[in-house]
Amino acid sequence: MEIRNIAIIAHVDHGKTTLTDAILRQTGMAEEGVSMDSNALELERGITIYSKNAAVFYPPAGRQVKTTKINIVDTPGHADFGSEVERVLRSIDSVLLVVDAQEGPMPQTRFVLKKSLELGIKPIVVINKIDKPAADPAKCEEQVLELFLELGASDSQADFPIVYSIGKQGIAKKNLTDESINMDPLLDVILAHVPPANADASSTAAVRAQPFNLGYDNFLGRLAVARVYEGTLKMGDTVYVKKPTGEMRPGKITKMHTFRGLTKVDATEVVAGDIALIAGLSDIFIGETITNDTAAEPLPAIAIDEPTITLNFLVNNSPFAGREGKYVTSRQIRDRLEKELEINVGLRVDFVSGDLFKVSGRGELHVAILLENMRREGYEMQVSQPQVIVREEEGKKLEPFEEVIVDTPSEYQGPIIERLGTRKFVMKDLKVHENSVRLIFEGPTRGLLGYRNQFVLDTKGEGILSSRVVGFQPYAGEIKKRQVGSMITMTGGKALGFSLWNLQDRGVLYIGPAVEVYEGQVIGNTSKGEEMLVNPTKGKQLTNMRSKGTDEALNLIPPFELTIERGLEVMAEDEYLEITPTSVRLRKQALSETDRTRSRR
Ligand SMILES: Nc1nc2c(ncn2[C@@H]2O[C@H](COP(=O)(O)OP(=O)(O)OP(=O)(O)O)[C@@H](O)[C@H]2O)c(=O)[nH]1
Ligand SMILES: [Mg+2]
Repeated sequence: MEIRNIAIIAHVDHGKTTLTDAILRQTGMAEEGVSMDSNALELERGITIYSKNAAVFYPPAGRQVKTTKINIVDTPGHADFGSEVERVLRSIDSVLLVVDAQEGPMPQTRFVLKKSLELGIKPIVVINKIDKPAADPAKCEEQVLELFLELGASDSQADFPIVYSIGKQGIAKKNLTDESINMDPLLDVILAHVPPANADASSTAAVRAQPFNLGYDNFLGRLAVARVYEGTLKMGDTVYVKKPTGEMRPGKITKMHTFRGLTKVDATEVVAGDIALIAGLSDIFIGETITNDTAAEPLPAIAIDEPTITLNFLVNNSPFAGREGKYVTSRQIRDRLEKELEINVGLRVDFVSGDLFKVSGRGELHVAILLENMRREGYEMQVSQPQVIVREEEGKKLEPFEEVIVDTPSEYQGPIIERLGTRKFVMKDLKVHENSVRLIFEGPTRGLLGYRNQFVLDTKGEGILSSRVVGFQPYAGEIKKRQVGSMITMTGGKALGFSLWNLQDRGVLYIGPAVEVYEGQVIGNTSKGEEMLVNPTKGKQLTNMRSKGTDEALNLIPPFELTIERGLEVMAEDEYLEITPTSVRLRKQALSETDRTRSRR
C-alpha cells in the first residue's frame, strides 16, 4: 500500500486539531465527538500540548481505486512547543499549513513555514474558518503568498495548492465557489501533491529508521515514534542504534505498533515509509538511527532547541507542607522528574542537591504544564521565580529574544508601545486595520516575563499577544520593570472578610474570606509597589454601637485567584510558589519579618 506522511502545522488555534478530527470522521476512523486532543489538560485548555499521530485510509476500499495510507501528525501551535514541531517536520513529506481566514498569518505561522521551506518541503495551504463573519480568504491568501516570498520560497514552493475549509463543519473545497459537503477535496489534494513515502525505498535494503518523538508506556517503557526510511523493520529483530556521530550500541525490538485512526495496532513488521511506535530500546533518543546493519550510515541528526528559562523545584517546606499532597518528598519529586525526562525532550533537569532541582524549559507554559500535570497526579512542591538563561559566547553575553505580535483595538496601542519600550522591545512594524492595529516587536524574553497580566489590563482583555523565541542575541542591558509589591501576612489564621475589605483598596487580593493563611504568605499585591505587612485575620472591633451590616454583607471584590501560570508571572525573586493538588499559594522564602530583614542585610 502506498503511504503518505504529512504534518498539520499552524499558529495556535487556527484549527489544526479540528481539521484532523474532521478527516478522521470522514474516513470512518473516529466517531463524532472523538478528538486528537485527548489529554485531560488539552481538553480543559482547548489547546494541543503534545503532537500526536493518526493514520487514515483514503479513498475507502471498494471505490475502484487503490487505497492509500495517510499518516497525519497533528502538532501543537503554541510557541513554547515549537521545537516539537521542528522535529516532526524532519520526518514527514509535506505539510498542511493551516491559516485562519480572518487572522491571516501569525508569528507561529511564520516560524513553522520557515522551518518547512528550509527543509525543502512543498506545503499545501489550507485557508480555514472561512465561515467566520470577518473572514477574508482573498486577503489571507495574498498575505500567505507574501510570507512565502519573504521567507525565500523556491518557485515550486511558492506555487502551492490552496484548499479552503470550515474544519468545524468538516467541509473543504478547492474553489471558494464550489459546493462541498465533506473533506474529500482536501484528501484528493493530499494524494495528488504529497510524494509517496515509499516510492524509492527498497524493502530489501538494510533497515534505517529514525525516532522524531518519544513516548512512554508503563509496561513497555520508553517508546520511539519513528519513521522507517529504508528496509523492513521486524519484531524481535536485533538492531543497532547509531548516534549521528556513528557511535553504536545493540538492542532488541520487543514490540511495534502502527497507527490506524487514533488507535495503535500491533505490527510484526513495518515497511519503509511508514511511521511506527517501537518498544524495547530503553535509552533510544530523538535523531538516532535504528538499523540492522552495522555498516549503515547514520541518518542526519535532528536538532533539539535549547531551553530559554530556568527555575528551581524544591520540596515544600511551608507551614502547610504535606497537608494536601500525596507525593511530597524529594525522592518522589526526583523520580517524577526523571520519568518526565524520558519523554519531555526540550526539558533539562540538573539534580543539584538532595531537595533542589534546577529545571530548564522552553518557556513559562512548558514548565507550567509540567507543574500542572504533577499536581494532578498528587505531587506537592514549591518553585522559585523563572529566570531567563543567559549564556556566554566568545566573551559576549547572550540572552533569548522573542518576536511579539499584538492585535489590539487602536485606542490601547499607546500604553503597549510605552511598556514594551521600557522592557527593551523595539517596534518592527505597525499595521492599521479598521479599528484595530497589529504591532510587531522584538526584544528580550526577560522583558516579557511578567508582562502578560499587565497587557490584559491595558487592553481591557481585548488584546491578543503572541510571542515566540527567535534565538539568542546580545544581552539587552538592565531592564527597570515597575514592580508590584507584595502584601505579606504577618500572622497565621483564617482570613476574615472584614480585614480583606479593608485591604482591597490597597491592591489586588489573591484570596477570599475564610481561607487559611500562614505567616509570610503573600495574599495580594500592592498597586503602589511597596511591600506591606498585613493582618488578614483581624476581625471587627466589638463595640456596643449597632454595627452596619455583617461580614457577609461586605462588598468584597472577587479575588484574583492564583493559577500556576499567573503565580509564575506575579512572583518576586525572594518568593516561592507553593503548588499542591488543591492550592497555589505565594509565599516569601523567609517567612518571618526578622528573617527577611536578616537576609536583606
Ligand atoms: N468558525 C470556525 N471555527 C473553527 C473552525 N475550525 C476550528 N474552529 C475553532 O477554533 C478553535 C481552535 O481549534 P483547534 O482545532 O483546537 O485549533 P488548533 O490549531 O488545533 O489549536 P492548537 O493545537 O492549540 O494550536 C476551536 O474553538 C474550534 O472550534 C472553523 O472552520 N470555523
Ligand atoms: Mg490542536
